[in-house]
Amino acid sequence: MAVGVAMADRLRGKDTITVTFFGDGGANEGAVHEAMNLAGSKRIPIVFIAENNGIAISMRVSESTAAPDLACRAAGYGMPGQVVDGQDPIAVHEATTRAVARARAGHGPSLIELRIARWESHVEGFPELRSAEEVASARSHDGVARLRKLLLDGDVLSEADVAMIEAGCRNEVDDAVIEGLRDGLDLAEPAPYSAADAQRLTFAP
Ligand SMILES: Cc1ncc(C[n+]2csc(CCOP(=O)(O)OP(=O)(O)O)c2C)c(N)n1
Repeated sequence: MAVGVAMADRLRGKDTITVTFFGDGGANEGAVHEAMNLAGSKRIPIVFIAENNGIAISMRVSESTAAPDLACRAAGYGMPGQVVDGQDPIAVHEATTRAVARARAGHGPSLIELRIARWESHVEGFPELRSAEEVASARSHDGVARLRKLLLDGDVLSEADVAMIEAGCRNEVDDAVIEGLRDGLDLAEPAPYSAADAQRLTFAP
């Protein structure tokens, strides 16, 4: 779909760069390979972002693929591929800026594999298949906390600025929950998420 959108934008003469995200499980779908091949051959201005958290529902990447990483697949489609620490906001910014510049210059797509950690099971209510140690280790890697520290240490933001941004984010999550409960869910049924659940799942402790 993303490659189709990018091709349509090009036909309409729009100066857009499409960015598409998929997991390590999604990366193994046949359609993803076809899309990347098409994008490479037509030099489509698109950035493929594979969010590799090491596990697709319950299947480990080590079980689903023999290659050492997902980024190396890019070579087969004639585009650059790079593994990036997805919890390092500066590294993510640098890699995506490069990929967007490449697309803008007419050189076509890029594949960026972000190594990230999964904090919860695949979906709420699905049994957690990893050990408590593995989950604790995943939760200790938090890109948001890392960026907060970087900005505070560099005197880019004050504690008051951070508190204001975080309050704004919490309000946004609360508003989204309220809207979801109002528009989409049968209130006779027990709500699957409370605002507190949403906060817990969204923010670092
Ligand atoms: C086209 C398609 N095939 C299969 C599925 C069933 N499915 C839902 S999630 C999933 C695995 C997703 O794994 P990943 O992309 O790594 O996401 P994560 O488990 O990290 O959330 C699959 C196969 C689907 N939703 N769509």
